[in-house]
Amino acid sequence: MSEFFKNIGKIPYEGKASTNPLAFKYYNPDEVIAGKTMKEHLKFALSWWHTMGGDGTDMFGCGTTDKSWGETDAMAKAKAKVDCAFEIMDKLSIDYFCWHDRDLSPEFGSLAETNEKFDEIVAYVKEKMAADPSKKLLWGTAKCFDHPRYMHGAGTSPSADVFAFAAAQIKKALEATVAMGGQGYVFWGGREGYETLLNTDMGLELDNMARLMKLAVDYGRSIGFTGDFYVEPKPKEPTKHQYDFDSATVIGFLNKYGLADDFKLNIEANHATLAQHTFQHELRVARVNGMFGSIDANQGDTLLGWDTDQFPTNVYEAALCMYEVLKAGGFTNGGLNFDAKTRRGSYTMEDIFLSYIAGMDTFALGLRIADKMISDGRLDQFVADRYASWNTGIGADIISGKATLADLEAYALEKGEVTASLTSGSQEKLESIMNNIMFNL
Ligand code: XUL
Ligand code: CO
Repeated sequence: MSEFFKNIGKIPYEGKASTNPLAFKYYNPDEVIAGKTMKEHLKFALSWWHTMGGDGTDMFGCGTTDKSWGETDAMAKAKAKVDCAFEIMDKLSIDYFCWHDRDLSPEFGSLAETNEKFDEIVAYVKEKMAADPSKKLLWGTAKCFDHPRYMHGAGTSPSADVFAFAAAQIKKALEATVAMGGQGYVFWGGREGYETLLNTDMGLELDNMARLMKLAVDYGRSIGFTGDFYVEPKPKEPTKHQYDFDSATVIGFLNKYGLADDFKLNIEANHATLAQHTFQHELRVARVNGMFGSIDANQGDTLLGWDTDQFPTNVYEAALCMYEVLKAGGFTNGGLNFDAKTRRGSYTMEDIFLSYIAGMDTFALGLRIADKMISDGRLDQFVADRYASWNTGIGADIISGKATLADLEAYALEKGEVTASLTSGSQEKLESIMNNIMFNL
């Protein structure tokens, strides 16, 4: 088996003074922070679709990078992708990977033939995993959106035939997830949405989406899948209105259809931007509802209204993200999948490594800062003090359910006015504390 990146060795940690572009400056896998190694905290994953398949194609032009990995035959190429992915993960010290079924192995003439070829690649991945047990599947998913049959959706297609086809594809993807010991299975609502209500039975589409998820849960559990199912919220793109709009919408959906015990959320930074939320908001909504699961780590461009899937380099955002992750108790089955692609102009093979290093160092910095945000204590203390009125007196009576509406009226009448009991929200002071923590690392 040939080495694909002969000029790139294992990426070392050299510390913040290093100027070596092919070294980590902040990600030191075995360094212990808040009782766990950085590797345990961050659980980085390679995304098969962008890294092994994304060649820079956009709607204005063909690819700028050759991702055929030296092969022309589809199966030889699929195997070369496996070899190459394991080399990249090894050199970058990345332990996890994520795939769509069709990233591993493409569609052939019939579903039976596609499945047969898929099984061959799954077996090949398993061989590589057996040879290096540090490599694990974070999550799998089925690509129920790129083939023309899914033009009107998969689980929400008006066609029962298409629904059945998607179900068959998901069954197979679940089997592969279990075969690889994966601890996650993602539903990202590819084309599960609509362009116009003039042609759409919204109620039926939503019910059907839930039916598909329920079928997947029942089957997954029956074949020994013990991990988490995830929904990955996204408000738009490709459809104008995606059903899984944001964390809050998805949580409402999962609760309505009795799916909340089996599902958690996979939050993507760029999808939060598209929903006009901050990344931290989406994570916080998931966390306070006990639905935080996993993360697609990337970033968008606030000047662009589409999903740019850039490698994350914004340290401030990464710090606020890792603050939510630490407050949620860290990842259990989830992790940080780089759903990110090198820019079209960053077309060299070396750019793949430089981009992952940038993303991993950004999240390493985020973790270091988030840990300091908590150990420093000033931010949490401020919030605790701000809500102190709920710990005693009338606040405690409201929380315990003791106070009635009439009691509250009597209390308010006696007080006459309460504006004087308020204190400043001190946003600027807190933002300055945040800067102080960030630049005192
Ligand atoms: C698309 C997206 C997907 C999911 C997996 O916007 O984020 O790649 O992460 O289907
Ligand atoms: Co994603």
